[in-house]
Order: sequence, then structure tokens, then C-alpha cells
Amino acid sequence: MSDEIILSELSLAELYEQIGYDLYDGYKEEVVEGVKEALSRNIAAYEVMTLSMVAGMDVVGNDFRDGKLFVPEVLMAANAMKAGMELLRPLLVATGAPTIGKMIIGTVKGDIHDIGKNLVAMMMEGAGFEVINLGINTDADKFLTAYKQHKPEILGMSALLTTTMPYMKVVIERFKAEGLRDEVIVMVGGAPLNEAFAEAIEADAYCQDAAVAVETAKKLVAIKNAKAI
Ligand code: B1M
Repeated sequence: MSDEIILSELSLAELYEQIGYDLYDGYKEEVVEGVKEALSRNIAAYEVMTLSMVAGMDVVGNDFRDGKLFVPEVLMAANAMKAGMELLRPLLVATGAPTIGKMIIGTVKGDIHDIGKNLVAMMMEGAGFEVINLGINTDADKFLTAYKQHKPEILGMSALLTTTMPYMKVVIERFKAEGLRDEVIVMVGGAPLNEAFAEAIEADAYCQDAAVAVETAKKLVAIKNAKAI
């Protein structure tokens, strides 16, 4: 008897679970197939992303923390997630909406985690923002140069490590020193952050996830525009 899993025969909950298992195992092609199957059932891209891949990555994170997984395995899971995300990208960034603002976003200096930051960038594009993605390991000079070049309404920073999150404060201080802090909305996010941290470093908003980032950005840009009138 064959043990082959027929994706089309799985319930949605089982399918999400299967994608999570495949992500955990770093099975790129299988993750892509699973995501395709979910999309064929007319499920919204963001839902597929959060309920299958993000959920699977949480398990990876926990087992990494507990010493059951090591960096090479986490890297394989991350690559599988990126493959799944690429499939969802066109759906997440598709927008009929007119451009409602501009954002520069980067993972801060010393930090190479970029999955969450890229997801935020895609969702922001989907909501009608022009996004300049500065990548990983972004230092204050790079944020500043990009700000001066693009003049975005929003500066977004991501950090996944407790050792790199304090660098967000360094960037904000640089913007202050240049007299630019008050003209830009600073939004921060990443797993180890919280509201209190964002307040302490004088960011304008902490965003728990990509959906919150979109809603917060829309709200803060509307307030900024209203003040400018
Ligand atoms: Co790393 N890693 N990692 N890792 N890794 C974590 C973060 C960790 C929590 C794992 C653990 O121990 N449980 C731990 C940090 C512990 C700590 O600081 N307290 C850790 C560690 C220790 C490390 C290394 C130091 C390991 C080592 O080398 N010994 C090393 C550091 C390298 C470095 O950066 N200098 C490292 C390396 C890696 C890989 C390269 C293997 C890989 C990253 C691959 C990549 O990103 N290209 C990796 C991964 C994959 C993880 C975990 C497992 C998953 C992160 C992820 O992609 N999550 C992670 C465990 C975890 O977070 N639970 C872990 C999925 C993603 C969708 O969620 O990024 O949280 P997230 O983004 C969310 C929100 O946070 C928010 O919205 C996103 C979408 O909803 N958000 C924002 C994020 N950024 C935002 C910006 C915004 C708004 C919202 O701006 C406005």
C-alpha cells in the first residue's frame, strides 16, 4: 500500500498541517505544492501564509530554541518558506489601489532574518504603498541615505534578535541628530519586540504582524496627511 499523501484529499486543516510539516522538514517542492493546493481552493494568500507556513515556522523556532533543530535545518525550513512566499507574492502585492504612501524598510544591522520583513513589504505593497526594501543588516547610514533619496512617509525596521533590537534606537537617534525624526513615521516589528520597547526607543508604532503593519501605516499616514492640510 502506498503512503503517498494526496493533497487534494486533505481537509483544509490537514493541508495546513501538512504544509507545516513539509516546511519543518525543509521540503521546498512539497511546500510549494501544498500552497498551490490551498490557493486552488480559493483561500486568501495571507490566510494560507499565516495558518500554514508561519505556524510551521513557529514550531521550527521552538525546536531550534530547545536544541532539537540546528542552524542548517532552520535554514532549509527558511528556504522552503521563501519558495512558498514567492508563489504568494503576486497575490499579496497585487493592488488596484492608487499609491497611498511610501515606505523604506530594512532588517537592522547585525541581523539577517528577512522573512517577516519581506512579508511586511509585500503586504504593504498590496495595500498600495510603494516599498523600498533595503534588505538585511541595514545600518543607520543606509536608512538615512534611502530616506533622503526617497522621502518616504514611513521608516520601517525589523529585528529578530534581542541583541540587534537596540540598534533601532541608534537609527532613531541618527534621524534626530539630522533633524529628520519629526517628519517620518517610525514603525518597528519583529518577534522579540513589544509596545513597551517601541515606546522606550520613541518609535511611533510597534506592529505585531504584517496585517497590523498595514493597518497602522494607513492610519498614521492619514493622520500625517490631515496635519499637513
Ligand atoms: Co534565527 N533566531 N538565528 N535564523 N530564527 C530566531 C529569531 C530565534 C528566536 C530562534 C530561537 O532561539 N527560538 C533566535 C533569537 C533568540 C533571541 O535573540 N532571543 C535566533 C537565533 C539565536 C539565531 C542565530 C544567532 C543562530 C546562530 O547562528 N547560532 C542566527 C543569527 C543570525 C543573524 O541574524 N546575525 C540565526 C539565523 C537564522 C537563519 C539564517 C537560520 C534563519 C533566517 C533565514 C532568513 O530570515 N532568511 C533563522 C530563522 C528562520 C529563525 C526563526 C526560526 C524563524 C524566523 C521567521 O522567519 N519567522 C526564529 C524563531 C522565531 O521567530 N520564532 C529565529 C517567520 C516570520 C513570518 O515571522 O520574522 O517574526 P517574523 O515576522 C513577523 C512579525 O514579527 C512582524 O511581522 C512578520 C509577519 O507577520 N514583523 C514586522 C517582523 N518584522 C517587522 C517589521 C515591521 C513590522 C512588523 O516594520 C514595520
